[in-house]
Amino acid sequence: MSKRTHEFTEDDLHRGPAKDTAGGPTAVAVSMRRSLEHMGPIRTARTLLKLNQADGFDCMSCAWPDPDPGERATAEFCENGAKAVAEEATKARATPEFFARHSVAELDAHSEWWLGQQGRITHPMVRRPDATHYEPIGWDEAFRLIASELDGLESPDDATFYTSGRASNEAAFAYQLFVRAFGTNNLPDCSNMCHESTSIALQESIGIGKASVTLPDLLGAELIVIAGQNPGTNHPRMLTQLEHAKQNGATILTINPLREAGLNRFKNPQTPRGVVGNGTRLSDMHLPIRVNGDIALFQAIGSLLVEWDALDHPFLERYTHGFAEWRDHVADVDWDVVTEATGLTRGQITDAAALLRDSRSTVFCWAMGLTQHRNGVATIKELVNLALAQGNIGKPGAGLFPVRGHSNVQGDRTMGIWERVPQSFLDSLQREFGFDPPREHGFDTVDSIRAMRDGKVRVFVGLGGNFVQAAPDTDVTAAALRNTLLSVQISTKLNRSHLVGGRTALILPTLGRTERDVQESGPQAITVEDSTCSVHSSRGPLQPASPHLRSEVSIITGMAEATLGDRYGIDWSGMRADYRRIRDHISRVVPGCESYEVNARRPGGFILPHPPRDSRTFDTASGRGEFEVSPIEVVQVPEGHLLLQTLRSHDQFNTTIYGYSDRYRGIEGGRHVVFAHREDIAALGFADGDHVDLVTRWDGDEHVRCAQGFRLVAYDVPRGTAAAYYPETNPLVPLDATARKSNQPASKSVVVRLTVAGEVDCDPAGVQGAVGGDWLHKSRPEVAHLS
Ligand SMILES: Nc1nc2c(c(=O)[nH]1)N[C@H]1C(S)=C(S)[C@@H](COP(=O)(O)OP(=O)(O)OC[C@H]3O[C@@H](n4cnc5c(=O)[nH]c(N)nc54)[C@H](O)[C@@H]3O)O[C@H]1N2
Ligand SMILES: Nc1nc2c(c(=O)[nH]1)N[C@H]1C(S)=C(S)[C@@H](COP(=O)(O)OP(=O)(O)OC[C@H]3O[C@@H](n4cnc5c(=O)[nH]c(N)nc54)[C@H](O)[C@@H]3O)O[C@H]1N2
Ligand code: SF4
Ligand SMILES: [Mo]
Repeated sequence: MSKRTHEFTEDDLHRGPAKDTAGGPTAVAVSMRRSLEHMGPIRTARTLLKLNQADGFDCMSCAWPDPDPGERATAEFCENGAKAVAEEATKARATPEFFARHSVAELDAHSEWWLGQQGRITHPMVRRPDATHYEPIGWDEAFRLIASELDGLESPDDATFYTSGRASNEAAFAYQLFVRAFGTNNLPDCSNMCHESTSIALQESIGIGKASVTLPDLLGAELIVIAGQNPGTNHPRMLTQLEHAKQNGATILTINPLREAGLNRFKNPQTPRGVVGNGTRLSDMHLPIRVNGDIALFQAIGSLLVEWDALDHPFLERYTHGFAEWRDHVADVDWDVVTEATGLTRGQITDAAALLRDSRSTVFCWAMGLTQHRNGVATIKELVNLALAQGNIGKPGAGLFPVRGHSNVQGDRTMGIWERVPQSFLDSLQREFGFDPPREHGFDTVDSIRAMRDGKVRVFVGLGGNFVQAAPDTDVTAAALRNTLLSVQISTKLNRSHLVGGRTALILPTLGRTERDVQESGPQAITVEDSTCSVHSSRGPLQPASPHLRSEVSIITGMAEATLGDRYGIDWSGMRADYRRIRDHISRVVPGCESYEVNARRPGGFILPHPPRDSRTFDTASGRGEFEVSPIEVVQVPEGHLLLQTLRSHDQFNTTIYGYSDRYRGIEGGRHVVFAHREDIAALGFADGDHVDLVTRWDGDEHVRCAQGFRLVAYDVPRGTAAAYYPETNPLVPLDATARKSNQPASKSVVVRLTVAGEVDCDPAGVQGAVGGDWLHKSRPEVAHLS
């Protein structure tokens, strides 16, 4: 395995036509090439044959569910699952010698891709105050250092404890226990930036923030609506299930500003037809919606369903609340506002509504295209309104399906990683462990950044993730992290967040999912939960990347022992020695997890209870499914500006850049591209291929945000909108531009202006005409019209 040392330059950028089909033999070829490059043949065989098998390990990439054990294929994974495995099980190593050779400043000059290529971190490392380099540190000294910084804080609330959604249930449970025993609910997580709008909307409208479907529901649906999601890249095995659903007679309606290849057509590489034929057409109808137009679309569809009386009246009467208000509201929908907000014609919307009318069971799938907007919560509630109107909750083949991102982001929440966990959960913790946990809500991700920026939070601990790249407003977030006394990152691989730490910065290297986890009592398994509330166990096959690595559970319990001593008599070393002890606690603390050990360790695991799905029971204010009336709000995009959404390429996992090939969109060898409509490009005085910078300004802020060095790509996006990759565009997302109620960064609707590259020095005074004001009309009247 050779470490790549050269960086991609602009000359590497190569553009071809966008594809209209996902999967096929190329997907297999790419999986194999990347696997062999990083892992060699033996590790490739050892890992891929165990991936997503009942006796193997759970894919650490996305949270797509596995079929029942009896129905799994020998190769039950996709191209991007294989890439995730290769990235973790790589033979490359970032050793103490590597850190001695490169100063932090030198490392910081490299791309995120290059940092990842340096391989697995082998030793605990520390960058001491004013040092230029990281140096090795012993585990005990590292724990003592953490304990002494935490101990020196005025209040436990002066520390914040972030979690990325890859942590196991066992690690997550132990972590929240440590943090609450320490005395704070400051437990921000990646979910705050991901499906937080979903969690809030579903909690309020159906009483539980999770999907109301299982895999068989998807397979049995008459209609599948996929809004704001790009499964061909981000949940590739979903395409296999969609193909099966189509074979069972399903119709698919897709709603997306982009005609993503995976939504259109799929060649299943495991079938002969997928290798030599044209594959299967997936989407029967595609709505190329304007960015953030979904709430208008859903209300317009609602008005037609009401007009046609395509409603489930018995369900409405028995199980819902607020229907009449919603009916009157949507009946009044202003079609001029709708067509302008959506960029769709009345005819297109009517055809789509007819699909809902004619379906007896509809599954609604969505992801970041709906959540990452200022009105993300209202948008999702509007989708729930449609589901309630037709009784599509709690019956076979129907339901709400927020498709989760990180493989265990949902499980982490179930285990109590949540800054505003319900009081009942805290009561259970108190009963089990005999201490009174803090009761006030803690800081979420955005509030943690504010608190670090303002010098209130002085210690940052990250259980996985890459905070500085994932969070909005990169410069602000970086300054906030640098403002801390101590930053601790529990990580597998090097990333930018290690280079912008606090006065003292620690990297604690940990085992990944692919690796064997052996503790005092023997080999350990961990458990995880997927998007459909299915919980199962996972066990890695490989020898750890270095003998100095510790498991996440071991690191967390080590920090806890050093910090808390024997406070409250919690048996940290017992939990570390045998994870069954943690699962035993889980069985008594976490609702729905009774007999956890037996159920979760059974092949295929078990499904957590979900009252609306199981019995049409709604734990809401009214005890029924809640309709909510929301105004149609539309982002104001002034002359000369575009509405930018930030999305993922086919060759990354969030901030981890696997490579520079966004194959389905025809982009190779570069990531600094902005997709815009050909006519907008011309109208703004540019040409396809021009070099541009992106600038924006937020709400009277003097500071102008810039992202520099992009190439314009003429692409099939709705007029007035643009798309570019995350995380490169995060410097443009203002910290305060968050969704109402969920405080989730609105990273899919950023108003930007294009400028000639280099024209602007990114100094506030230098930028004329970047849009000012809260473009999402904080103080506007109830129904906002486009200007
Ligand atoms: N390979 C791979 N897999 C992943 C990830 C990864 O980075 N790489 N990330 C994981 C994580 S954490 C997550 S959360 C998921 C993310 O999965 P997705 O949500 O599918 O990812 P995104 O690329 O952010 O964008 C989703 C889609 O939303 C569309 N969209 C943008 N704005 C709008 C809008 O206003 N309305 C509508 N209707 N659509 C819109 C975009 O065109 C895009 O197709 O994937 C998970 N899986
Ligand atoms: N502009 C914009 N910003 C976004 C988004 C967007 O669409 N647009 N999406 C948001 C979303 S949906 C999410 S989920 C967040 C993602 O935010 P994060 O979860 O913080 O980011 P990741 O890139 O997934 O984290 C990658 C790092 O995790 C570490 N890691 C990998 N595996 C393991 C492991 O097994 N254990 C431990 N301890 N560490 C490990 C590695 O060091 C790696 O560098 O970003 C958000 N930010
Ligand atoms: S669909 Fe997601 S969980 Fe399944 S193999 Fe692919 S990346 Fe992994
Ligand atoms: Mo996510």
